[in-house]
Amino acid sequence: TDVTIKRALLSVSDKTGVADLGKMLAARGVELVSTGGTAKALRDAGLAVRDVSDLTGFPEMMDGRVKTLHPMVHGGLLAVRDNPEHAAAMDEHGIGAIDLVVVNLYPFVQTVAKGADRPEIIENIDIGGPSMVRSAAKNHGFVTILTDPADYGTLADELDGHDGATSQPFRARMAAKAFAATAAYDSAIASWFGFADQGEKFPPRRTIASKLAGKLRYGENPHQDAALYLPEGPHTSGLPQAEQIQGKALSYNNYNDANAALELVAEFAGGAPACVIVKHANPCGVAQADTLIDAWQGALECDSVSAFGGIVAVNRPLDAETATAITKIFTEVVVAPGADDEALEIFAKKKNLRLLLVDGFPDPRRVGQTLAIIAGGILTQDRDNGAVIADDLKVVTKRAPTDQEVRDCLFAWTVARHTKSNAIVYAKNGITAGIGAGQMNRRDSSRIAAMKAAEAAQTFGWDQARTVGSAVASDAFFPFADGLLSAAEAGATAVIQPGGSIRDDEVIAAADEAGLAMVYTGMRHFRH
Ligand code: 93A
Repeated sequence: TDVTIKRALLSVSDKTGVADLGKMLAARGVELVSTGGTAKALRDAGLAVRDVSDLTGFPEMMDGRVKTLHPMVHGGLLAVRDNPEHAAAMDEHGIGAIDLVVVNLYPFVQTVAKGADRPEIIENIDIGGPSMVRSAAKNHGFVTILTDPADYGTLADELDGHDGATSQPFRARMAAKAFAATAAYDSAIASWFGFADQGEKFPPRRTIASKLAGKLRYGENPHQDAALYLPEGPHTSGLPQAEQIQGKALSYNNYNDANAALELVAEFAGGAPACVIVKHANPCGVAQADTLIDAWQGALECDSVSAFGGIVAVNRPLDAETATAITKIFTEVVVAPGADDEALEIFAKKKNLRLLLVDGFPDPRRVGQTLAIIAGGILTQDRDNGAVIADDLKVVTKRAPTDQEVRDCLFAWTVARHTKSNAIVYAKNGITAGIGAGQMNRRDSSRIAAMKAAEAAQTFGWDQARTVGSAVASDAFFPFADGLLSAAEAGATAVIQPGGSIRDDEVIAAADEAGLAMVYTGMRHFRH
């Protein structure tokens, strides 16, 4: 059963193509009825339009919240035309049939995505639009519903082929599309509420739908598109807020690695001069010393091979001496809370080096969430902002650590929590002696860290590796004594770890046997 289109109601937020559609319909003698903005767009195109308020006898009111929610509209859409009772009701109330509805909805998703506040988001929940869509789609036996501007041309073809009418299969097809559109629309609203109404905890505007800052050249690899988004809310200190003094724009990997460096060096903000060198989001050397140049040198010595092409972050404004030392090796990015004029001049000679000046450090203890997208879902969790101080440490061995060992334990622990699991970090006198990262078992991380320390000793001509007399941190408990024993073998004298293994007794016994001092933090820091 073909239905000739005599009257159309157009109400669209996205006005794309609506003028041409109006012209096509008008040329076929279709009467156009429309809501405020759409009516204006059609009139501007020189078309005769009847306002929906004229049809309903009510003005569009309450900021447009009530425009088309009226029996004159919904009666005209829902009436089953070959049902005598429905026809009688139309007659009695002067309701005219509407044959075609063209609607696209308030841009809810786009409003969330642009970072609008809650009232604006709520205002963009369309009520009248979906109601008309559903009425028309339900009554597709008589009414044609279009929800996608891409179908305007399809409608023109349909009318051409059916002498100004639409066929039942066409209307059914468009109805299916219409229900899919309102379903997707409502699901977007539902998920926004689900997030937003858990309060500050998982706000999607800060996580999923934040402001697009810009596209990046590419992602982790050149065949991947990538972009940077900015969170909503008050000013934060981070790389996107930093002033880039020189060098090419930061790449995806630069952001990721430089952030790892920044977040780690932020642990030492306000403390003695500190330097962090990062590769592939893992620290390859960290040191804290009396001067920045010494901190740089200490960090470099931990793993001078990996430091090549690394990302450097410091907690103090850069001076000439440190700038000179840093520019001696190939460095991708340097992040600092400032640089003096001399240092700036020295960096300026390395055109490709990206120098970023931050106006502060992110608070390592700040509350926030992390996001990981998995096949079929999104994982979110609180960020790991747990802290351990000297008073929290529980000595579990016969020997208690010396003050220096406690300091080295805490330093190594801080670095370990910023290192991918399994993480083993040796440190001595505020310098990482060896870092083992991202291995599938703890013993391997332990061995790798010791191996790097041995290599450093060779490179720099020391008589022994810095692991000798060091403290060793493990981001999670030692499941067996072997990891701990390999640390003892490397010369570590103190151990910091969460504890909590079912074999803790064995591990403690092994530590006692080797004369180690061991402390438990009671908190682990997996980082995957
Ligand atoms: O606020 S509403 O939910 N109340 C309504 O009665 C209503 N009728 C249509 N929004 C309503 N609309 C929507 O207005 C349409 O879905 C469309 O997105 C928009 C078109 O408004 P205008 O023609 O004034 O630009």
